[in-house]
Amino acid sequence: MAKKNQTLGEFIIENQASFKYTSGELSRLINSIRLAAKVVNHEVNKAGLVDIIGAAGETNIQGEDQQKLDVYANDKFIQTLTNRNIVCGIASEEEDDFITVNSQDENHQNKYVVLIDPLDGSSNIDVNVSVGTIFSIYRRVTPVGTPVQLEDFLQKGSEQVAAGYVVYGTSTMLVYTTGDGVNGFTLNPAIGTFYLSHPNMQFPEDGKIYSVNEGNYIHFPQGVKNYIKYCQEEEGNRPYTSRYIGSLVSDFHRNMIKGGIYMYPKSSKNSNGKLRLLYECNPMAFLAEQANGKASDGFNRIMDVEPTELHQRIPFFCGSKNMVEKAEEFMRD
Ligand code: P6P
Repeated sequence: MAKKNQTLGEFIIENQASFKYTSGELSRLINSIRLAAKVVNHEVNKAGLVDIIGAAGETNIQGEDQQKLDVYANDKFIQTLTNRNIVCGIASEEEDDFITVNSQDENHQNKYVVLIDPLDGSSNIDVNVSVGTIFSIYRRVTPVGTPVQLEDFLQKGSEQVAAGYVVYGTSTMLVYTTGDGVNGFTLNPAIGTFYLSHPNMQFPEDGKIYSVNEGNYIHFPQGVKNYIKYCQEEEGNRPYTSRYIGSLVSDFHRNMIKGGIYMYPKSSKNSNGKLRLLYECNPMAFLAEQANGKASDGFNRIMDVEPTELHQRIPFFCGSKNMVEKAEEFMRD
């Protein structure tokens, strides 16, 4: 049972037994993410003070300008995961192809792969708005002892072993699940320790917040337009409040605490929406379902989608169960 003010380290040890794979692996996985989160947090919090702001002059596979902190966060998470010798492969939004970790794991004995969005919402960095890291963890499906393959990464979200995010906001939090509920840990930067501050996080079944970029309204499918108008009507507990930070992790985190729905629909501009299935939607969907919420592409459960490409995009509706189901109703009509 989670105890308030327990440290992340104590929580992992206490819950090791409930993790269905051999002991120690979960700890090393989450501990490597914990270390990287602290290192990235240090840089994010002083971004305004050193020359790390602004584009790194390169673009990633998404064709987006890479912010220097994107590159820094990507390097730190890859370095930490590699050095801890627990994963056989890593995929990242910032890397065109997956990385085979053989520097430490030359016999390919490690059993896990990690997919990360190292710094989501990075366009907010220069304007001092919160950003986040998202991670998704699977066990490999190809034989141990052989190099990791693309199919180890192209697994349905329902196969995830663990998933979570770090939100670098007014405080820095690590929120994750291993399939036994969602727990939130807040960093005490003075001593570099994460403390359990939000045990057993749950989406309220209903909410009054909808998060969508309404600047794309005219490009949305009619069902989305109709749902947005439904949110704005004077009826019952509506109109809802519109809150959109432009950082998935922050909008998701607020909606999980207060109740709400986040939408990134497809549009005439983005035929599959903007968010990536493997390292944004699947981990957030795992968290949502573990927190009594829901995540769909407007019609189907996100975690049932069979991936076909590493960087594929998918429309995303996620949050309070009753709100997602209402949005799906409008999508079906
Ligand atoms: P737009 C950030 O780039 C991101 O992936 C999410 O974190 C965020 O919710 C969304 O894209 C913002 O996209 O098109 O509304 O600026």
